[in-house]
Amino acid sequence: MFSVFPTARLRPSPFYAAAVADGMTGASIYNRMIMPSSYGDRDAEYWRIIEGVSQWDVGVERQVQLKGPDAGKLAQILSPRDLSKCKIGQGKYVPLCDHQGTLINDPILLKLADDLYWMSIADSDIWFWARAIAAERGLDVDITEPDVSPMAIQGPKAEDVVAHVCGDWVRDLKYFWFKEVEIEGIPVAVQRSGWSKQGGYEIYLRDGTKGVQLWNIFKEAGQPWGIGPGAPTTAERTESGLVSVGGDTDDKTNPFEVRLGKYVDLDVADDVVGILALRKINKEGPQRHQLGLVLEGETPAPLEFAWDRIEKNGASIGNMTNCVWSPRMKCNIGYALISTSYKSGDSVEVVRSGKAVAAKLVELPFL
Ligand code: THG
Repeated sequence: MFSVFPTARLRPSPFYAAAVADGMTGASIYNRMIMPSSYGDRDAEYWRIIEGVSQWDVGVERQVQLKGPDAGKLAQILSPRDLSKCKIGQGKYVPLCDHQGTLINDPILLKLADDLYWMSIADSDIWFWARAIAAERGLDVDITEPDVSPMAIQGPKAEDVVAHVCGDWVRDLKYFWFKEVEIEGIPVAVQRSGWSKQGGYEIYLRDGTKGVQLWNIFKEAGQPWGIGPGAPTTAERTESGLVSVGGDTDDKTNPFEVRLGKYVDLDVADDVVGILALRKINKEGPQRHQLGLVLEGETPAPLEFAWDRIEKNGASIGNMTNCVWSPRMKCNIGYALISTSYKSGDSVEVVRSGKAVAAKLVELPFL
């Protein structure tokens, strides 16, 4: 039996006690917090997301709040996606790049007011970065980590559950749009979003003392639809083609290489961090691209964390950045970050634990 000991540095989320009470059996670390990753039956958890409704503690998706007269200016300086048309109540998926154009995070940006934004971040320390850039550019903006913790309700039945709790207005929310409301007196923002392609919402809790109460409201309301606990799932997100920045990317990966070029607007102002490098990369053409891999063999892949080498005729041509058994495709699938000389349809070999496994390159998403 393995235990994790929460500390001031390794924080639990406000939902942690509820996750433990619901039988959490495994967790990982994300943004220096504990993220529940399983409740003991990964197969059941997978099918619950595909066919039903699943409840996730994703409090690790921390918010970096930008507040003040230059909040909007800073948001735009930090991201090469054009934010000029972003409305209050709207969220946008935005790559963040460094000065070389390397992808460092991929938050959802939420615009709460003209002078108030949240970046709902993936796993890297963006408040350091945002404070440094704001100070260097002389901007008038306060950068903090507010008491805000997302809980996700995901799956084809999520809409019914969230409508039952919040009202039918949630059915009209467009993707990444949100509304600030109260649920039984608990302040939240309700957004149509979540790290799966099965549909759903995220409930951003705005009072960390109410986590267990909010968890239980959805747990009880969801009973008629068979709600149960779950977590972001490698199998579903891989089938669906979602990118995990930091997992599928390294310290040289730019957005064009991992299919995020459509979120880069090359015409943003020259003061946007990384845009000069991104224009150059775009002009010269990226060296690598991300494709799917379908591996031969019918044994579910062991969990392996290395970026396994991809070879063609013995020469190294790229890496397999993740690999997982697909319950719907009934084979092992993964992502290749591979030289652009190789295309969908090509046969390659992946070196796993010293053994070459035959694989085929395909377009993403798989499903
Ligand atoms: N929810 C919240 N915060 C987050 C995540 C989340 N922060 C970290 C991480 N996830 C950020 N990464 C992603 C990646 C993809 C998507 C959302 C967050 C996503 N993408 C859709 C797609 O790729 O099809 C739609 C993107 C679009 O076209 O706008 O949903 O999950 N709160």
